[in-house]
Amino acid sequence: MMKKLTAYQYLLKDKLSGDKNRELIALLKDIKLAARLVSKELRNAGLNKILGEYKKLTNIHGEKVTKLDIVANNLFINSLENGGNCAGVVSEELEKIVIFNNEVSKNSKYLVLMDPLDGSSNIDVNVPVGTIFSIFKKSSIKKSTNIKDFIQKGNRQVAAGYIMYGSSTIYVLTVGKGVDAFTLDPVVQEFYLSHKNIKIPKSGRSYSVNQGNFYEFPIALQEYIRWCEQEDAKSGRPYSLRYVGSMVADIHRSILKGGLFIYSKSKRAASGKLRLMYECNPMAFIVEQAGGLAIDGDKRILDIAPKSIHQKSPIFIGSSEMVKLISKFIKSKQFD
Ligand code: AHM
Repeated sequence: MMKKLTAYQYLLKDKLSGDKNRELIALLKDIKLAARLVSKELRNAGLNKILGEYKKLTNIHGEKVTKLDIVANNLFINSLENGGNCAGVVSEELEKIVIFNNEVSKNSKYLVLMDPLDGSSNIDVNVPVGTIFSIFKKSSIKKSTNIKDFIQKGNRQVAAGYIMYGSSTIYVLTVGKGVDAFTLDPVVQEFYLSHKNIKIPKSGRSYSVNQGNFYEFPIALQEYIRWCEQEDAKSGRPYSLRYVGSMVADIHRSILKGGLFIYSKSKRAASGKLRLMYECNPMAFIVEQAGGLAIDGDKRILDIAPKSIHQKSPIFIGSSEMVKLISKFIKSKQFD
């Protein structure tokens, strides 16, 4: 029987060999540790009575905060601070950046931007949720960390990943050399390599969008959706509509099976809902590394010059041919 490789062994041997990568490997280990703890909390949430909203609190985006949002945020921040392999963090749950000032962390060259628990409105109904993260290098480690260090284009990411807490817990990672996935063995609590060098199919037969917003969408998107619904034997239409409402789950399916995930601008939300720095950028990096594409309707997500850490962006992401086609719809029709 072939020996199973842990995420750590695989990275050390294959994707991140050599001494210069030790700090990044250690940082990824800190993230993995927190992911394991979050996975455990989620499995026991119903029993430990930590489901539901947290003191009627809303985050800076005006969204309800659940108790598990807070638990996941704290577990990640603690693990990153204790690990000493990153200098600071941006979290969806915190308005301001967190800077670690202990002797080890402050000399680190890495920064983490994360959504500790994405899709959290799905937790109470036992639907998959996830963690999304993005890792950048500071431009200079000599200076103390400040907010400008985080404001970098997505094309400067050194690593990005997501952890999907579904029927199994899967950790999908890119360090800019393709995409791999590791599945948590719940008995030994270790992540093992389960999907090597994942490639997203060039096209698929499903699209993923909150179709309840149809009449709020720009005309170009309405027409694309109508096109997906039409019968056409050659292209395999009508396509299937698949929408979990957890970005991690919807994109994970599109990566493995082929498909297109859409979170558009609309009449009510001029920039959509999803956050550029810790939702769109990391997902775009992963999907591009798997051979897919990600645009905001006009340009490549990874080329957007960010202005603030919590800004939003529309996103069209997935199989390359599907992204190219929706881009044609957008260019030829009204997209306001
Ligand atoms: P959250 O950060 O509050 O969890 O919201 C993000 C989630 C994404 O996972 C998902 O794609 C989207 O919100 C769904 O939004 P909607 O309910 O508007 O379709």
